[in-house]
Amino acid sequence: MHDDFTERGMGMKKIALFGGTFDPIHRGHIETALRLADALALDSVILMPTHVPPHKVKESLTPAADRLAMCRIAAEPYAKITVSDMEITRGGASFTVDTLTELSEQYPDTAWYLFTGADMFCTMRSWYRFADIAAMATLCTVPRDGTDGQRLREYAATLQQQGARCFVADAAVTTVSSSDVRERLASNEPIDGLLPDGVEDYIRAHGLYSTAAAQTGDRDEQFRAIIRARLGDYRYHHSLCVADEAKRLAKRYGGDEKKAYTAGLLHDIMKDTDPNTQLQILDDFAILLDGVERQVKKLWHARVGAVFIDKILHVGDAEIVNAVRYHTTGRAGMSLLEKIVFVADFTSADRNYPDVDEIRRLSDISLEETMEYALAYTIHDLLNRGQAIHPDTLAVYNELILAKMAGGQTHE
Ligand code: DGI
Ligand code: FE
Ligand code: FE
Repeated sequence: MHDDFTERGMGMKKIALFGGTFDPIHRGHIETALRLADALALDSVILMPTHVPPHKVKESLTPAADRLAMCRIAAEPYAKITVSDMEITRGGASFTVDTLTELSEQYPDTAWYLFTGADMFCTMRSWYRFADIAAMATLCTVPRDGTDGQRLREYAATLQQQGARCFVADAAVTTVSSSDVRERLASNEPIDGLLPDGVEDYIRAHGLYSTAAAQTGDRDEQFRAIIRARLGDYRYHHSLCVADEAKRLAKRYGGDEKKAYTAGLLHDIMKDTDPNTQLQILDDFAILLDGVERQVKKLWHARVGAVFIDKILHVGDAEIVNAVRYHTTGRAGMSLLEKIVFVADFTSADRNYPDVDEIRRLSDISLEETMEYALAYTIHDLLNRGQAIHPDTLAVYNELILAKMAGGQTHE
């Protein structure tokens, strides 16, 4: 049922666009891509992970950068399967017609094929600028199981009556669904054979698709593996040092040593993540930055880290989430855990800035004195460099000074 292009010249390449959330990419996707490439003698299939708008987000929302990375791992063994970050980089909602237009500019002299899953295929006619899509690409699908081939061919026939070129593959591929994969991962069920090589390892190493219910074993050990995968050597070492230091401070000041250690491990989890990816994650979870945060990229990792450990790693502890969220700026009314992580970030064993000995000495005497010193140090530094000071930083500084003044007055 494939209408050949009459205009297709000898030198023309044949490329299929295969869009999807790929959350996560599974063997069914790869088989489909290979099947299409084979059936249509394609030169390549481009996997295009889509940007997922926040209102479409259900229980799972895997950062776009991770969905992209998994696609790249899955495609790696296959010369004909490539991966594009065009829609993810573009952000917002992408229309297929725009993606096809941009691809046509990138790859001129190409006969385009647009692959969609069976369900999407049957909604084609209502897609934005369907006529333009149909003019640009052959519309392709693969039956989901043995029963829907007929339905797809009938729908394809109606599209062809409107001038579209269509192709319905004649055999179903193995049915795998991403939601099934997510559920299995979330409940620690085996996912044997459902994922392309390397994807499961990536998922486990990066802490994706876990749920609070499915958590077993030594969480700190898992968190160490996750930050190892997400951070460079320097930042990983720093995080281990902050965790140890936070635990020490918790012991010294009567805090929860275990929570302090975990919060220390996770506090900089997003520090080495590309700023655009960080913005995407904030966007995914509909988090708005305030005026200073918008301008100062260095503040983002605390907000992104907090939402990531909350919504994706499911640390399941609001105190730890807040300790990560406020570890850079501080805030008025900080909890003991928040103060411990804030201070540990200054006094950890890896730090070697000029005042580190003084601040370590203070950290054995008073958490508040240490906070005041650290904040004054940061504020001085920001003033010297002509940087904006976050209102939360001023708020906690003032709170400490005012408390000291009030304390002083009551003794007079
Ligand atoms: O992530 P770390 O390097 O371990 O430490 P951090 O999370 O405290 O980040 C420190 C950086 O953030 C440092 O370069 C100073 C900057 N920073 C902290 N508070 C403010 C700030 N930058 C601005 N502009 N305003 C702040 O209030
Ligand atoms: Fe930090
Ligand atoms: Fe840090």
